[in-house]
Amino acid sequence: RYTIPPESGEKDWSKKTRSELISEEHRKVHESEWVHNLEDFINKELCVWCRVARGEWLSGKIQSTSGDTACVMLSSTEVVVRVSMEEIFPANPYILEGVEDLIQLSYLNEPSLLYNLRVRYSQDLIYSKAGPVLIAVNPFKNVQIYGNDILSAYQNKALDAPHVYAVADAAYDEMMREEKNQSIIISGESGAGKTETAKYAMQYLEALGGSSFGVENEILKTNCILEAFGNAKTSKNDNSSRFGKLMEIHFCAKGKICGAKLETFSFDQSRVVQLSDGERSYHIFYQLCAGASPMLKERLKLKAASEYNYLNQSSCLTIDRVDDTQKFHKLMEAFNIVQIPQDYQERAFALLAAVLWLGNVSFEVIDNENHVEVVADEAVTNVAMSMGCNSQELMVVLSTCKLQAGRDCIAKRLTLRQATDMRDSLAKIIYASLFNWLVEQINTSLEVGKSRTGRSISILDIYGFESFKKNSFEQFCINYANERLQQHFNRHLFKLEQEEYEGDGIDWTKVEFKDNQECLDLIEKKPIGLVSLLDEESNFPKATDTTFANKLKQHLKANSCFKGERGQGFRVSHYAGEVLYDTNGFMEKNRDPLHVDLIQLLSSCKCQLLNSFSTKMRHKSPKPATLSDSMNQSVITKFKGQLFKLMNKLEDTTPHFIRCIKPNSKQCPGLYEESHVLQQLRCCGVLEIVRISRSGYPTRLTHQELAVRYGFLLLDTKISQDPLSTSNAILKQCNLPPEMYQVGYTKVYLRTGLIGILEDRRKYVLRGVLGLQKRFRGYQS
Ligand code: AD9
Ligand code: MG
Repeated sequence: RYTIPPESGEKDWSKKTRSELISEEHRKVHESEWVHNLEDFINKELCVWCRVARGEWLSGKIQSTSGDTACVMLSSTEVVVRVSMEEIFPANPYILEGVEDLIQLSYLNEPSLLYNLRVRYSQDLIYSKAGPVLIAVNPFKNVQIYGNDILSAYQNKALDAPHVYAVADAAYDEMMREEKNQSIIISGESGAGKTETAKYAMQYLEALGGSSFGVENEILKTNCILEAFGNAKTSKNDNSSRFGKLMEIHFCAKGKICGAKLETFSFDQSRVVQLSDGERSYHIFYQLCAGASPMLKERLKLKAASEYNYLNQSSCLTIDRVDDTQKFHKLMEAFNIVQIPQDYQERAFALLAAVLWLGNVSFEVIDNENHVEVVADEAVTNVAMSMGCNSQELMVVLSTCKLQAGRDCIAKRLTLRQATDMRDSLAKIIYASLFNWLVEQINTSLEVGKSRTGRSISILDIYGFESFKKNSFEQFCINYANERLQQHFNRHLFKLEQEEYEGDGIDWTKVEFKDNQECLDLIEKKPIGLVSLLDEESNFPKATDTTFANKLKQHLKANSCFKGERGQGFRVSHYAGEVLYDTNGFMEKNRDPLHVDLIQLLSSCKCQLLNSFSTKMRHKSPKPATLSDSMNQSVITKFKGQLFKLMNKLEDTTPHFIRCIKPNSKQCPGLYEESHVLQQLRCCGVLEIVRISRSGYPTRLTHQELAVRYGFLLLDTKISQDPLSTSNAILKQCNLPPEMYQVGYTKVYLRTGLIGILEDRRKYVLRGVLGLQKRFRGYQS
């Protein structure tokens, strides 16, 4: 179905198209309650879905019913089983198998949605629609549905099957037509395919908006850089994004790309120094160790990845089917395309080497109080060399801290724990600053036109919802961001739509949906939400992760999304499932102490990049800091601020939603785990979206708009000054079936397809008028 139709293919009118057959079927089978047609299902031996002992859904035929159970003969084995009526749902007729849009299904129930997606998935039709939302089921293999030919077919409107290209195309058309900023919002759990989907959307827009500026070639290449520095292997995804990303592509009046802007959110720094078993740090470290030329290796004193403590603390150094050397060469190409000068590339690599060697810096305990000094070995020498600082100074900074005593400044030795934290802090600061610097470089290179045109498409790809065995501060931030995004999704697809119908006074039966406001309240509410309590506790010098956990239990127990656990744990019922968090480390990560000694060290380095990082940090933290001093704003508060800014920005755009689904947790092709898929469909309310879309009115025009475009169809006598009466008259005159539209106080609401009928009528009349004019001119001459 992704094959491109022949260009001049004449339609064979004697054959009914699949969609015509489907709508015929629709007329025959109306969705109705079981009570009305259960008899039909028995008498006509129609198929049903049933579930025995909460297992998989199986197809079968009802033989008989008694009370609230039924005997069903299973299609696969012909065995008859007794099933509770609650576990039986009508199946759709064969003609509806694998429909493109779930709203075409006659029976909307979970097993039917699951089956339809499964049928499509088994034919590599990974995209489907749920009304306005595109559903993308991750194939975990290369599927031949991308590339120039398919792309041009969507561009020329020769293909309209559900596809990420179709979404990008619709966003582009709407942007050009309405001169309004658009957004493509991609969501789904970790490993569901968001980043890949975002790249295909960018590829399409680049092809569509190609220009002489050449920026369009750069946009895709930036992904290679960002993924190397911002993605890592986790247990959920071999290429998991550890940062959120919004790529805003700007177009000129002619529809060509004139610039782009990249914005990134909350970068997971702790991965640089700490890994769970089976996971990797950021790809770039392994790529550099594997792919650097012998000369570069010699200059940076680089060793194999297995030699570095930050990398070898987890047993995983390679990823199946990924060649780090080749990836490194691709990265170098991308660096050149984005025009990062050679000497800056080298400086960036030197800083990566500094981070790696920092992990190997060790300490020796020198007294009974666990105070330490740095072991003067190759690790510390190599860090100093790569950073361009004095190794003695580095050793002092890593093992002491300066304290102000009156007017004097005294140096105090650090304990082993404090010194290790100081070392890890330095590694994280360098890496995070390097990442931010790269984003700046990319932006400088992308902002060719610099002008904001009011014509833009923003593609949002953030880290997906995560639930591991052990979940910490990072998972909390990631899942909080996903809650906010889910609310945006709900607002647009459920709330706003239904509020508009009700506000404009049209008949509408409300569809209930799973609101996540309570969970957001739990996190954000002031003064006793999770964020406020975390900040409050972080300000107490004596507070620990355990006192924080107790505080949560004390204040949040009334919220139904919260559950306290023994010890340091707590549970949150997120929209996508329950997550058990461990407060261990929350305090420290939220305070993110920025030591003044480290900033001073960075400013004394010969490396220009480090100097510029330290200037920025000084700017952020003007007052002198000691070991317990933190930056003015906590990490979580800054994160919350970023999220609000992002949401405000998205609110100003017309959203296009793509929901990625992960068909199995093994990252395997061809494996469709029903319960896993169902959980994802449920948490984003696919069933409800389909219900709303089917009974909803996707096209709406103000009475004024309708009158301007179609008013000329009316006979003079029916034209009125009042736009509402004109609307009514137009709709009546066109003989449109009344169940296909509703007239509100300010707008008319049209069901799917009706605008096409109106447009056809308009064209027909216009053609007639033009024909008459031509003939009239011919007569005159
Ligand atoms: V995370 O939240 O960043 O952890 P994502 O971004 O949702 O996650 P990603 O796009 O990285 O997931 O996809 C995971 C893997 O699935 C990719 O590395 C591919 O191997 C695979 N994938 C995803 N989409 C496609 C596709 N359209 N075609 C082929 C795909 N493979
Ligand atoms: Mg991703």
